[in-house]
Amino acid sequence: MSNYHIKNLEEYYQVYRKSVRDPESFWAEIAEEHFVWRKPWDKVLEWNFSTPEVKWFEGAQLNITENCIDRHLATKGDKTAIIFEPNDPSEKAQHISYKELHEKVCAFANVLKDQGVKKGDRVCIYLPMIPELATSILACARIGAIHTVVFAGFSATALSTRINDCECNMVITSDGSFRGTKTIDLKGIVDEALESTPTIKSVLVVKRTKADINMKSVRDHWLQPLLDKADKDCPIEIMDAEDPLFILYTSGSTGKPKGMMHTTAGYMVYTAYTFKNVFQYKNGDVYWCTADIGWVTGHSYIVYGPLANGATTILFEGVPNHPDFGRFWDIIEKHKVNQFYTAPTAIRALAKEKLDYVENHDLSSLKVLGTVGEPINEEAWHWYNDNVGKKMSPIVDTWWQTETGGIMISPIPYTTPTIPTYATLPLPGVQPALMDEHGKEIKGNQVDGRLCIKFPWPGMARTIWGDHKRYKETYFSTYENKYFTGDGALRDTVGYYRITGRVDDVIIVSGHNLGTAPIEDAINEHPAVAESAIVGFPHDVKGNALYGYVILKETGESRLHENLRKEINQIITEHIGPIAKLDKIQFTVGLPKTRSGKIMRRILRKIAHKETDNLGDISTLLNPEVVQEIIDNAL
Ligand code: 7RM
Repeated sequence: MSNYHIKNLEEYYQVYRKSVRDPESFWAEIAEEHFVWRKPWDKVLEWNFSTPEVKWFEGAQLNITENCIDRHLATKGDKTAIIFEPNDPSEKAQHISYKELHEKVCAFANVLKDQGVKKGDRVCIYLPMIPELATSILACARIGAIHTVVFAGFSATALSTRINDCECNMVITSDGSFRGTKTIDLKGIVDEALESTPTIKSVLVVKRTKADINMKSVRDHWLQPLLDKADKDCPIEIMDAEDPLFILYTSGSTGKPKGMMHTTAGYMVYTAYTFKNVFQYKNGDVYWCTADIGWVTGHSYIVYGPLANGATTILFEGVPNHPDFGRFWDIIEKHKVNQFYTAPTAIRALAKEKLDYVENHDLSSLKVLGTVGEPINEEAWHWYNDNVGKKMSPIVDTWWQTETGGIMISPIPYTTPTIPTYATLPLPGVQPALMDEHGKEIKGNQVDGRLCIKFPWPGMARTIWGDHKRYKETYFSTYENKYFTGDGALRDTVGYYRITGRVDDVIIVSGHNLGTAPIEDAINEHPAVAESAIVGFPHDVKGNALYGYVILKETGESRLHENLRKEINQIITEHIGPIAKLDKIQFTVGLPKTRSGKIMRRILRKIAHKETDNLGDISTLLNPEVVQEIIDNAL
């Protein structure tokens, strides 16, 4: 039996029990056997959830790129590490071997050094899904710089907020990006963002679209000529286990985005371990995760987890519907993909199209199908199982978060019997707890509550960059001595978990977490808007879509409303990005409020869901009369 690679249910239970009985030796054995260390640890785990402070493998030294690249060179130098599949299917796919990846990452790391980047510096990466996105991340990790990737669909304002929050001194971007039939002027967005980012000293620009862009002298440099001159070998920076590896921003229910900080050793061990087990990756397999590296799923399961296992991982630049809705299936057939990992929103979008798109492709290479990002509804699960997996590939419904670093609750394929909509069992090392509203743990099965984790795991974020107090308040203060996830869940009779969704003001739209507060703040910037409130409502493709209730300063003529709707969405696009646009905007004279002035979102949510029969007690509201008015004008 090996802790590292679980092969059947009996082994799972044995390994799981061991991981709870003796977490330290459980993780130490995995860490020792499967990774390269420059110095062993003094202590496996140090933790305290009230400060909170968590340290894994303290005293150990390593470099994650040595583990993801160098150590594979002897046996897998010519093996493909990354397959780059371009947006345009007529452009040739690139196969980057581990040896080539080593050279590319080393050259890039040397360029960063030449530009003055040092260990601990923050480097912002704002790139489309091209190989340089992976190599820039790894180049940072090689020299100990902290990468902060900003999804290239975010706006200039969102980009500058993130750059300023962690005080980056460099941005790595491209002239533009290809998405389906569109090209996006990324460099223009960066230029705009950098008007208000005093810490940025230099910008490296990858040539991708060949768009005619503005290069600011001294500050901006084309990457390729620098790479051409750079040495293709670069020694690793020796990192302490708890040195920061990256910062990744995620929306909170209130306030500005939270810069989740992940550290080196624990994150590496955790992503590698979970990748191996959840996808049952075997040497020679081709693995594909469709996420963007701008999200945590891409960090952990396109880059670090697969590469730490010496896997072949696909990096896809394009979108599911270009040149047509068969693109995913085309790529699976072309590269003989064995493990495919995508989001419920993508499945729902593709399920709406003709079945021919799927059926015209040979998908027989598939062995494992994964989903992540939001609860998967039964219909989508069955469509995926029947048409993509042909009932032969187990579906792993993987629950986890930016904060958790890696997958926490998931079936192990060919081991855990699956049930649609259930993420099933915690992975070894993960100790979930369900809590009631009085802060008590709910024991037993067939219960539901708020999902917490009661023991540290190596992949957890260690802090919110620059705001440890907020980290403590957000995750460790709701329930004593427990990490609170913000999700609700139920546990069935056999101990399977089903995640029911967020219990806070985060709305998941197309798998992207959106906090309501920042969107409301953006809307309120419109000169005609007095106040606003956002809720989610069910959407057949996106899972949830956004419904905005907006109070105007002056009740204008309704013929102007269409224009206002456009302007409001425009402001949201500028402040956050197009993913946060509202599907419905209802203008109203008031919002239901409690006596302490809090907006009663529960009521607004019910109205948006068209569930107005039972609104509960509204008599305690400050302004109960406004409720009927809102119902009468609901969209
Ligand atoms: C990986 C990722 C985290 C939130 C999380 C949940 C929701 C994610 C599932 C899921 C039900 C799943 N990171 N979520 N996976 N809900 N079933 N399998 O998505 O930080 O962007 O989002 O996503 O609400 O708290 S994330």
